[in-house]
Amino acid sequence: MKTALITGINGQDGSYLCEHLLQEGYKVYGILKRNSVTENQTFRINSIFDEIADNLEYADLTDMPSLLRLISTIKPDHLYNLGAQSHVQISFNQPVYTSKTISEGTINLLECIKSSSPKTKFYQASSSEMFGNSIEKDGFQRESTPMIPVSPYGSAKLFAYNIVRIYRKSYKIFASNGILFNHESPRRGINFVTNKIAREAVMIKNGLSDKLVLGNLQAKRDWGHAKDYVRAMEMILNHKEPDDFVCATGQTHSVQDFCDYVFKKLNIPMNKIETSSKYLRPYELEELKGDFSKLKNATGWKPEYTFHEMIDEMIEHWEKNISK
Ligand code: NAP
Ligand code: F7E
Repeated sequence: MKTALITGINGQDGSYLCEHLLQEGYKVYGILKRNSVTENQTFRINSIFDEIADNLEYADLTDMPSLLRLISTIKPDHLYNLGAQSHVQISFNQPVYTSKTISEGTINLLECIKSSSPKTKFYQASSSEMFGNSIEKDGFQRESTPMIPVSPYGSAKLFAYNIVRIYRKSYKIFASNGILFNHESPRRGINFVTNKIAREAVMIKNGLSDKLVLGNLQAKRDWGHAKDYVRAMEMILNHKEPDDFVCATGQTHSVQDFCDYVFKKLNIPMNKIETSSKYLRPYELEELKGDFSKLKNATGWKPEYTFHEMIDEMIEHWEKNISK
């Protein structure tokens, strides 16, 4: 039985990846970060909790001995590094912590592999945020597009991306970067724009809120479904050689487009949407559209969910939970 260790197992992607790997027959271990309030920390992995409860361990990406203890004993076949302070706007407020979890955290894991489990294959959750406002002439970002980040988060992810490449070349570690564009689901944190819109709109529909307050409505993102993207993560580690791959849908929509679809579907007037400078970023990434042909050619991966199917699932989730 193959073993996998996931950092960030209780996050959006970690929870879907864990379910996917269990279905594929892996024994899955997970790292939980110590939070003062533990209630609800594992709600995203409730449905599989009993299967993995014995394999959940406290550790922290910024605490090297905690990682070494686990990696040297488990010696996992696959290590997926999904843990991070992952909110871009918050990274402007907490740049040092963001950088520590992402940059230092990634080096810590690679050092553990190097010293105590050199056969472990390593997946790094790299991000389209690393591109900043670089766009190719054809409107896409791909693996060869210059990476010029515009946020502390993007900058920390770029450091981690490079350190993965350096350890791959220097020490022959099987270490790959998945350069994932935005991916969403009902399990997305509610302070990310998609789930904020879906949840707030259902609240308005049910008379529980008056308005939705957002920042930049013109920003464009390439939004896919997290379930599709965790399949790609496993495919990347099962590819014959370590490499770096863009994972995206190849389509882009604005925040305004997202709102239009949700509000029209729920029959809510658009004047319920307001904007506030509170949600504007000091430096904005304007537009993302990813070319995933390298990943498709190497592994056969392609997204299964459409943009609208993904949003429908998010709305249905909130309709069920909010009416309860
Ligand atoms: P998420 O829901 O925010 O999950 C982040 C996870 O990291 C949580 O489980 C969190 O634990 C954990 N974590 C935070 N700080 C930690 C620390 N110091 N030590 C150990 N664990 C820590 O993020 P996601 O959407 O699943 O994304 C997964 C990864 O992909 C992240 O690295 C993110 O930056 C990256 N990424 C995401 C996207 C996207 O669109 N979703 C796109 C590209 C890349 P607690 O919840 O207990 O704090
Ligand atoms: O913002 C605009 C905001 O916070 C999307 C993370 O998973 O994807 C994610 O980062 C856009 C931005 O995601 C609000 O200005 C408008 O242009 O949902 P978001 P993100 O910043 O793109 C990348 C790939 C990651 O790697 C990250 O980990 O929406 N926007 N109004 C707003 N955004 C938020 N959060 N809240 C608003 O009210």
